Amino acid sequence: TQFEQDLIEERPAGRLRDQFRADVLTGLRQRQKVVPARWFYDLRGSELFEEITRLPEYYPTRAEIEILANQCGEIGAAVGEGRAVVEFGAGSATKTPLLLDCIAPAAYVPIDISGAFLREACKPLARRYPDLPIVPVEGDFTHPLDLPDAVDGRPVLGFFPGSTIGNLAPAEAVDLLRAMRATLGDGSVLLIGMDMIKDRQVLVEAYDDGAGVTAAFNLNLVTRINRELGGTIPIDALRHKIVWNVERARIEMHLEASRDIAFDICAQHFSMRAGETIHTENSHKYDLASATQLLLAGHWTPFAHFHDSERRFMVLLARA
Ligand code: AVJ
Repeated sequence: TQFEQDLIEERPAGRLRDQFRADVLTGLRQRQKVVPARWFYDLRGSELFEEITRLPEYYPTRAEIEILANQCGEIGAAVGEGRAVVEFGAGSATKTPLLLDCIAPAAYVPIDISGAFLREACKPLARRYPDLPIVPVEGDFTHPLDLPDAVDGRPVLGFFPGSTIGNLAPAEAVDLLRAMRATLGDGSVLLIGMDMIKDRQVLVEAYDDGAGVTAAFNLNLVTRINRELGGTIPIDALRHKIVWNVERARIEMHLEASRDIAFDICAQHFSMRAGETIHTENSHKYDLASATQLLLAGHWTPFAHFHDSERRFMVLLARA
């Protein structure tokens, strides 16, 4: 069928594709062209991100794993045993077991928008923890959700690793934290990973690696637009550009036109001048003060924090 063919060729039908098209067409009509970072993660984009996490320059993943592994006892003591762990996003094969081993959970509830991705992520965990109730929830965690019966009455621990919150502007991050607060309820605790403000060069290199993997990740967005939306963007005229925006404490990823270009997407015409950019991602960085402010605005009270040996990354605990 056409649907199966589209799946094979990665041309998703329906609502997701409509949202992608709307986001791209709206974003490229802005004075500063912009495409939301969530659209990086098609199959190839997810593979490239996995590759990024193994780059020597990309420290956040290793630093967070170091924290969870080395400070397991302290984290477990601060959180307490017997909580139902609710992970926002399909669990990562490395981080989730590290956390589960720290806290002796009563249940594990990953929430993700992609049901297929969720079910895959649950398989190795089910093998590793045969006695742990695992209850995946397919849904959009940016809005308050009902938790499954397996959680009923138990104290809950929300888990939001990876500095994923950094993709959001502070106002959006606050909305997300409030939605998580509403989902998890009274008495819950949140464990959240945030990347820290640091030396400009270390930050820029983490997003502009020598092997060009992050550049390929950034440019894959254009490949995806051309494939899924029938775009004619000349990829060879765009180059990966990283900016450290010091006022806003964020790394910005852009795609910069190396010459004047014109292209069509879904029968709409666009042009870019040489030097003009498409803003494709923000990655906000925090210190303890700004992280505390953000959590408080999101209706969470921080009560413990942990960082890696080089103070590059932090994991915070906050209570509802
Ligand atoms: C997955 C959003 C945490 O911001 O560091 C990595 C994504 N982009 N390299 C990050 C990313 C370019 C990553 N997050």
